[in-house]
Amino acid sequence: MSMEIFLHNNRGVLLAYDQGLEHGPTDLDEHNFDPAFIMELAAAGRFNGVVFQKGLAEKYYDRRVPLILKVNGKTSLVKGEPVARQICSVKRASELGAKAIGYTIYAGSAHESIMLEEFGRIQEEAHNLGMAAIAWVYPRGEAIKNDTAPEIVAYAARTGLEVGADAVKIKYTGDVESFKWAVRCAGKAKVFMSGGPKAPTEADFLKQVRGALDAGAAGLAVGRNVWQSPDPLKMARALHRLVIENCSVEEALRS
Ligand code: FBP
Repeated sequence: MSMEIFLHNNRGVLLAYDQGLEHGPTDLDEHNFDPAFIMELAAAGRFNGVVFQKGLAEKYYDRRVPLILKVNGKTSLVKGEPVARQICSVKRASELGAKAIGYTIYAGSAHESIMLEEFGRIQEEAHNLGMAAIAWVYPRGEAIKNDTAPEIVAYAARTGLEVGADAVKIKYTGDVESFKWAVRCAGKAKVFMSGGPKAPTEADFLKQVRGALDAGAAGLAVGRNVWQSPDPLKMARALHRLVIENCSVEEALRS
């Protein structure tokens, strides 16, 4: 299924906002706690997609930006081997206007088989309804010692391709050369870099994104580095320049 709707010049910047569930309100401040603020930011910042859980989509999504509905999720309150099960049907995602479903697979978890099985079914249902399927593949659990080690990230990328994801969201390895291998392992599945916690400076973050793009990534799905920024719209403009217009970090910073 095509990711076309989320791409411009074959690139995309997706605004992720499921952290309220995944991490809890510790990630949020007096501005970004409000999903309406994020919906405005997604539109004004010219994002190519916005990621919501069902509850936020039902109450705040206004269809100005293509929606990716996260259909599984978990809180950070439960410890141990991670598992995130389906909490929204694909049919409901479609009714809410989603153009893709998002699903996290914790590869390496003792419970990975549950998520692999669920994703397999969900991917088929999404494709039957004309939606793309995007896999967040996060190696995690007792068996995973370093989730950004090049061979682990490449394994995550390949897992996405193997299970039928149209796009796979993976962490950056830290350097262009090793990330290139991960992108190659993803084959025809588009690679989106995962944003991660807020970087010390904007330049630090933009350099990571530039590295991922130079390695062949289609773009990124980012949350905290945008909406925790003191000027989220400025960060959005910089990302648009860097990713969609393919300019340098220095040029992007001048946006
Ligand atoms: P961030 O840019 O804020 O890291 O968002 C990307 C994302 O994949 C979210 O969709 C998700 O909530 C979060 O990261 C998962 O974070 P963690 O790696 O801590 O589980």
